[in-house]
Amino acid sequence: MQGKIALEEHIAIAETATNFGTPFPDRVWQELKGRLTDVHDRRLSLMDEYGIEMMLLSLNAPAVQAIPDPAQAEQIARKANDFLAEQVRKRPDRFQALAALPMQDPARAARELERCVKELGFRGALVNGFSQVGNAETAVYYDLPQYRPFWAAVERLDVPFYLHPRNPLPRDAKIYEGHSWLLGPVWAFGQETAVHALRLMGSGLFDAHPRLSIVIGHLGENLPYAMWRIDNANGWVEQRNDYPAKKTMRDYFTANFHITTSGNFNTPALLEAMQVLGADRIMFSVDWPFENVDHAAKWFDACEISENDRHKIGRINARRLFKLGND
Ligand code: GRE
Ligand code: ZN
Repeated sequence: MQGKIALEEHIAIAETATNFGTPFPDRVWQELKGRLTDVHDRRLSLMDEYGIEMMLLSLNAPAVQAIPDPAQAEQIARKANDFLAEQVRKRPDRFQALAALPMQDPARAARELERCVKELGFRGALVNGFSQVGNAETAVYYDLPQYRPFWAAVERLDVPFYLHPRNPLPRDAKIYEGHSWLLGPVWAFGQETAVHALRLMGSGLFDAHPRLSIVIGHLGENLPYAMWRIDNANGWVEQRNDYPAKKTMRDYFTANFHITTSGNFNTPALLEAMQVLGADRIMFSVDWPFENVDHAAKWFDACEISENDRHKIGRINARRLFKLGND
């Protein structure tokens, strides 16, 4: 399919091009670093070759979220966002950007998002899970009350918020001890991100701010498959579903969430997600440079869905959600 739009596509600046969040063997890291720091050469020719009209660019992970000092986090986020804006300016027909945000301080995060949207023309934000705040051992999640003014700003600016994975802190990763192969995209990323998304839903955030749009990758981090059981687990046990939110998790998932195909090029999972969310809330993505453009595109272009759904998932839904113009 020509004209695809891809949404979870990463770049790095010098300060974030470090091999620490999800360590790779040196040879692999050299390749990834090359891919992350290129925008207009290899990336663009792959897009041409595989029918990707546009990428929404974002920073790599965990980047800003792993800088405990709020002022320093803000400084790196601003630098990354200025760099992103510069890349978009060179080819606005092929690249747009999602903002990195210093979530360590909700007020700074709201201010930076407003700058990115209003002054730099960004299409939304992409944040790498919880933030370390004050010290490296503290993980702060965005369902907490101090983030409500931030979410009000996101709703007012009317842009999507992409909740991207990161690994749990070592103190929260004891279950993986001796099994480090389960960290990163194999399992821990999805677990971490799904729980964060459920925390947002259960907190009542979407009752207070019903127009928020959260995007999650990897065909929903296993949530579509889990949604029935989450809402139905032991329905006869009183108080089991005792959360502040007013509705079922499925209600929020189908009203406030969108998912992408990033790194999950698997037709049964896509069909399941389509049954739970419908074809209007699913969007094509690659997850470059951690996944290959040819793997994503060859699978998507040939997978067994209708041409109408392929067009929606490949292009139309992203154009609408990120206000990229009408065809
Ligand atoms: C990602 O951005 O999705 C990612 C990483 C690191 C390793 C694998 C991966 O940031 O998919
Ligand atoms: Zn990614």
